[in-house]
Amino acid sequence: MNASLPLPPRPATPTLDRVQIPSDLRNFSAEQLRQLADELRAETIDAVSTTGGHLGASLGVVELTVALHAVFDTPRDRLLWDVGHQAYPHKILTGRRDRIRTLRQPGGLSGFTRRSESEYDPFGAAHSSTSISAGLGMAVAHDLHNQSDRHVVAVIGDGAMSAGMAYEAMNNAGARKSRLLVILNDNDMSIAPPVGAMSAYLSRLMSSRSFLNLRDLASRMATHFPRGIQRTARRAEEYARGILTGGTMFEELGFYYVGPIDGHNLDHLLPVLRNLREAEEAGPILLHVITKKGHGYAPAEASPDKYHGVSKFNVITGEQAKAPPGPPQYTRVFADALIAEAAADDRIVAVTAAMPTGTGLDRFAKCFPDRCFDVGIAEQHAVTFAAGMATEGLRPFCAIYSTFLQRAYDQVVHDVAIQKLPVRFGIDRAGLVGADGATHAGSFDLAYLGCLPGMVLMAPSDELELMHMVATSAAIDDRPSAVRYPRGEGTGVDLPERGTPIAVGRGRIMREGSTVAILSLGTRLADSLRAADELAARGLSTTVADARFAKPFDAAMVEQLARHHSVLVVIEEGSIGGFGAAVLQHLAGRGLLDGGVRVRSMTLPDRFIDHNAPAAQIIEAGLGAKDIVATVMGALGKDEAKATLLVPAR
Ligand SMILES: Cc1ncc(C[n+]2csc(CCOP(=O)(O)OP(=O)(O)O)c2C)c(N)n1
Repeated sequence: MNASLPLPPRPATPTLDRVQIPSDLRNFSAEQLRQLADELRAETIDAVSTTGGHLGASLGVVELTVALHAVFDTPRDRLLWDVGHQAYPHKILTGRRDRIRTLRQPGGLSGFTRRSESEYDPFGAAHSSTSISAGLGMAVAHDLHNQSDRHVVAVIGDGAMSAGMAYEAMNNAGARKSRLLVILNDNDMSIAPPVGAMSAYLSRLMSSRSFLNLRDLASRMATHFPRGIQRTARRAEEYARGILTGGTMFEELGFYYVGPIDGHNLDHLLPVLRNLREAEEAGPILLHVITKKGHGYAPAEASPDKYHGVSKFNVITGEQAKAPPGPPQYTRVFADALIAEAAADDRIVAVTAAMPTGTGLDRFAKCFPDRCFDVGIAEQHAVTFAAGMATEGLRPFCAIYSTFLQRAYDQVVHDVAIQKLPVRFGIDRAGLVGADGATHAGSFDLAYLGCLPGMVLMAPSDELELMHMVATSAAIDDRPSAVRYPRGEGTGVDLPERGTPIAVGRGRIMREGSTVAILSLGTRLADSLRAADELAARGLSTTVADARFAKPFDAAMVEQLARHHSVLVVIEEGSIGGFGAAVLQHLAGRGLLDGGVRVRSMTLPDRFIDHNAPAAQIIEAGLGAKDIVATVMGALGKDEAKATLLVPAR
């Protein structure tokens, strides 16, 4: 960032200063609410400029946030934000303004909605497309509790609306009479431009219906929600309306469709929301609201993709802080390795679920536009779609973050693994992920993939290994395979043009010793080598092995390590039940735990780890070099729980 530019003064916020919680704004005039929205936007920009985070989505819902809290009786009425990444203005208005500059910082506010953070967050989120299901559940609970005066409002983006779960929920809601208001926040953007027929449908819907103007609004709302009108008359009116306007897909699903309306215009939002609140007839309603991602901040409006998630930035110029130049990110190495494979093999195709930039597949798409498929936020479909392509001889690589692949687990098991289809998984963000926190951590893939018969599961210890593993995956054509690699940059090793396949199921010895063995999977290798230096300084000769494969792992190597050392530590950046568990099970089965070697498995702890700096998360998880040393010393009965490092870092 250009340090010479003066930072702008904090914006003056006299109206916002009067709002601690939403009830403070409920008696504001329309003019005051407009002023409040302007100040809320300025406050959001200023706060995110110091913390980084999801800016564009939050700026797009400022007026909607004000209007919803003005009209509905939150927190008694339930307000759900799908994904939760657009909830910063909501946090500011709901008692968290004093902590808004701790957003995503260690110990600070979460970047998403979170039940434990506030009673105004009735449902935690971060993965998309859950709001309608959860909202319907709440609405049904209100029915059963005879609380028909309570409202549930779910705000869901057009990107999130591309996921199957949203349709499952609408299918259920449309057949019920529960009071549920779904607000479709249509900004014609996902992280990247939205894809698919649904997106095209919403555009058509938009263009076929002009924005309702104020007069139309008043008259339409009057006809749509007549008090005391006979049900039959109402049905006739709906029927006529359907014929006149062609109806909408949402109406076919049993929702009462209203819109589209301008989501930045409080003069429209407020009366419509009030009318919907007062609607006497039960049943789900869909309000279609048109917004602009980044609204009100020119740099974010100009590049909605670059301002979806931002690092710290200069408010005046919009310039984002850049990381100092360093080794390439794993994501980029994965993409380049895949491009190199695809250049040599035109059967290779790539699939992303709405994350072309996050997975690096935007680079792949530039080289092979016809062989790259963005399927929208639809991980389940992505996996089965890839499986279908594999049956016809294509070589699909499905690039999905570890945390989002959780959603497609049955597809991985049922559609891929059982049929032994050679779908390749590029699993980015494996392990701890920093500021996005527990919802985005890739903690479980080693456990949930390592138990699948036939799966080949690899974890590179550096970016060169990643290249080799991508090449290995490309060459495995008789079963599924997966490479899991972390967020962030590699180690800076030299990289060839193209990776070379490695022997499946073979690990490698990185350093030979005789007393202690450390078996590392993935990028814990660097700390394992550091720990070995430390142990050597304590007179303990240490072997370090890089497992490379979690499945099938190198059983011969593991047995050797167990037979010829006093202590064997197995370390991975994954949950319990993963690689270490498999190694222990294997050794127990061979009778190698019956005496002799003392085996210790180091995994992520059995709890969720909050957002923090990545290095701090590793320490918190107890997976650093010091922890390895302490674990070894503990196994030898020389308690050194707080091992201090003697050897300077390499
Ligand atoms: C299951 C899942 N897959 C992928 C993501 C990553 N992701 C976060 S926000 C987002 C785009 C959401 O678009 P939209 O719902 O239109 O909201 P907007 O950001 O445009 O307001 C994606 C793909 C996610 N959160 N959850």
